[in-house]
Amino acid sequence: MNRLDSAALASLPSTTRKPAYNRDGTGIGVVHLGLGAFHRAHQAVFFDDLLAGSGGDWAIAGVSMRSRGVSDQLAPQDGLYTLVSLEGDAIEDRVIGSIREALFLGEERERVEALLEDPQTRLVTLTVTEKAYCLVSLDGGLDFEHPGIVHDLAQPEQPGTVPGLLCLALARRRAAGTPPPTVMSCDNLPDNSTRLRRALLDFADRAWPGLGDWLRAEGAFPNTMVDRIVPRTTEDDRAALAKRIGADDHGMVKAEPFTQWVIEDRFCHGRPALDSVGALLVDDVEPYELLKLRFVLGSHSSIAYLACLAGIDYVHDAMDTAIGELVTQMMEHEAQPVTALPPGFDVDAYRATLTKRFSNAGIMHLAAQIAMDGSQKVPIRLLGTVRACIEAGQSYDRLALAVAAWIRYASGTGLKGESFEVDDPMAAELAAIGAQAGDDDAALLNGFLAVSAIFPAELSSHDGFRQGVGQWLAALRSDGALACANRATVTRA
Ligand code: CS2
Repeated sequence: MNRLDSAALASLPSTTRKPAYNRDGTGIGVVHLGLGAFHRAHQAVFFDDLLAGSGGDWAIAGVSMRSRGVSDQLAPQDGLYTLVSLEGDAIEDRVIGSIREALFLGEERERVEALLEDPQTRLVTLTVTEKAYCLVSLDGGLDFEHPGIVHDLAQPEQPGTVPGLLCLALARRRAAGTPPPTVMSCDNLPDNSTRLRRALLDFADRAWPGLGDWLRAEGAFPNTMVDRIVPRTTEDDRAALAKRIGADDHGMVKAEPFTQWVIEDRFCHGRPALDSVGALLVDDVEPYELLKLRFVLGSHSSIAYLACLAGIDYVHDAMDTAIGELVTQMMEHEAQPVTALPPGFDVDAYRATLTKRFSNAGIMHLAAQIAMDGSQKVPIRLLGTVRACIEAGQSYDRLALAVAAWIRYASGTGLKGESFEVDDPMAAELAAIGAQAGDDDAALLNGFLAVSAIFPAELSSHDGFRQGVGQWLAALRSDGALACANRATVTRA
């Protein structure tokens, strides 16, 4: 079977949507760092719509920072790949054409740097996860002891980190009299681009005299909120697609139909009309960020850990149990009262849409995929809402159960003594706490709460929080995840 590429487009079935514009007539205006599935199912699709709707030089050069896997998938396909949108039994196959180059920094550095320095590059977007910002903590500045930062400060012309790479390109643009591009994070973080800006300015002030002040004066770092559920693609997905379209696509991605992109309207070197293709350009992204973090991601992580403890593989199956009712109530009775909403926002409709999204059996979203990196996710998805509830004097019992479920999961040992393959930067440290605690749930709780990188003193020293999470840890052991979820909904509605 032929590989998907430009030549194969004409022979694809009429039911397969194809790029509705002449790709050769569009120039690269965007460099994206972090060419993962989410970017290909989200930002790249908005730009595909933009190129189809109004043309312009807004094609994308995508850069993989850590491995050549995605560039190997896309480069032989002329950057083309299929977005498979799934809802229940409905399937839509759409070939996306907005990515013109797929590069791997490790082997194509020269090309990557040339693109970053090119005046035609007016926007740099990123989905690299918070770890790549090399921050001391979520609210801290650049970690000058980070091995990659130490290297890049010593060899600023040979950077391997995101701050190092972007500062090198920005320094060369400044020296050449080229305006800086708008730098836009699309990571799941509050104030995502503001945090990235902090990392870049800290690096620039140390490595490139004058660059930091130039960026403060000339640069733009718009915060964003991005939302689309993009489950990991399987070999079966790829085989089924090949059968439908008659071409072999190594770079396909699958996603739900829902998509949302909220962008702070702040650009310094050209402004793509993304609002013409459904993105929201607003003055203040924060209300949308909080909605995403507390409603979407807080629910997602709660489902993930309770489902893993209950031995349920998929999110939609968990939604058919008391776990579904738990997160529905958690949104309404714990997140909503403490979350400032965007003006005129229909939060009831939003909650209903979310319940439907989580229940979408078509996407086969694995709870284990969401469960990864909990040490990075739990603080911003669950603990932030807990702190807001405490400040408001409001109960947060369902959230406490979710935190207890994460602790049990991250300990590495389930409720029946089963082992979990915990994929987390702190997995070893957390598993050691779990091993040390054994069956002593109080010791397990104390061990986890002592990890200050996850639990701030405000929570680890809060008696009500300790007691609430501790009681659920004991109940999880004695009664199991589903019984606890049921109890958290019945008596606390
Ligand atoms: C998920 C997110 O894997 C995860 O952590 O919760 O990827 C989530 O599906 C997206 O952010 C939804 O926009």
